[in-house]
This record gives sequence, C-alpha cells and structure tokens, in this order.
Amino acid sequence: VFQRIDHVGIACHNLEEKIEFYESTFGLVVVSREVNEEQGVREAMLHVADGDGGASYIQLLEPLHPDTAVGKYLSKRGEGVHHIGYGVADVAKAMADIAAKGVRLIDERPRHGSMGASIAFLHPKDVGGVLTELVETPRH
Ligand code: CMX
Ligand code: CO
Repeated sequence: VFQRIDHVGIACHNLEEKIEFYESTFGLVVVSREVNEEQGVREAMLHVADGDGGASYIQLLEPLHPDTAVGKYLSKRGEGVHHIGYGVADVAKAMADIAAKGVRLIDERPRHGSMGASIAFLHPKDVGGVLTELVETPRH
C-alpha cells in the first residue's frame, strides 16, 4: 500500500531558524511554505530526492499555538522527529484497508496537507509509537 516515504515531519520551535540550518548544513531547498490552520502548523517542505513514485521531502513544523498536535509534542518531548508520511495512490482506499487491520484512524476522512495533498493520520499507539501519515499527491 505504501509507494515511498513522501516526507519525514520534524517538530521545531522556530521554523525560520530550522530552514536556515537545513539549507546551510545539508544544502536542501525549500519548495513550499504554508500555514495550515486546521493542522495548527506553520510549515516548510524541503526537497530531498526524486524517485519513480514521486519526490521525498523533509517537512519542518512549527506550532501555531501551544494547544496543537505539534505544540503538545514539543512541550512533552522537545524538538525531533514527529511523524512519517508515506505516499499512497489512493488515500481513502489506504485508510479503509489499514482500518480493516485494526489500526485506529485519527481522521475519519482525508484532510488537506502540504502542496495540495490529501492526507490522513494513523494513531501512533497502534503503530508502535510512530505517528504515521498517508499522503496522496495530486495528479497533474
Ligand atoms: N508520535 C508518537 N507518539 C505521539 C505523538 C507523536 N507525534 N504525539 C503524541 N503521541 C503520544 C503521546 O506521547 C501520548 O502518549 P502517552 O499517553 O503514552 O503519554 C499519546 O500519544 C497522547 O498524546 P497527547 O499529547 O495527549 O496528544 P493527543 O492525544 O491530544 O494527540 C495525536 C495525539 C497523535 C492524536 C495528535 O497529535 C494528532 O491528531 N496528530 C495528527 C495531526 C498532526 O500531527 N498534525 C500536524 C502535522 C501536519 C502535517 O503533517 O501536515
Ligand atoms: Co506531514
């Protein structure tokens, strides 16, 4: 069901500082910056590589408020890897297939993610402590 790793989401306190670090240290390039009110984040996607199934990115995430998914994560655990986003061909189908295996879905239906993607999250408690995101990239 997974086609590739679409992105790794990293929680940080200061988005601009972290972008500067990833650019100057690793030479990564920002391809998108967005504020997603529904997810409670200010974020940037940095391109890492292109593959047959599509590109892969690092997603840097700064919370818009302390009482958000990323804000709570930062106060409990500090900065670091927040989630893994896997590329899927059809997010609604992937949600149904995975839910049928007994993994709890956080989202009842797909939501809007970075760069026009349709996304849905799986509960980390059912994935060995790993918050897992399904990502369907829009077709061009
Ligand atoms: N990875 C692993 N475990 C996590 C986690 C994460 N990112 N975030 C929370 N948890 C764990 C907590 O450690 C806690 O475990 P314990 O009970 O053992 O302490 C448990 O999950 C509950 O955590 P909480 O702090 O009480 O937070 P909530 O239950 O309110 O929310 C979650 C947790 C996963 C449901 C929520 O973060 C969520 O809905 N996430 C999906 C949306 C999201 O993360 N959006 C931001 C990214 C947007 C994008 O990628 O575009
Ligand atoms: Co993500």
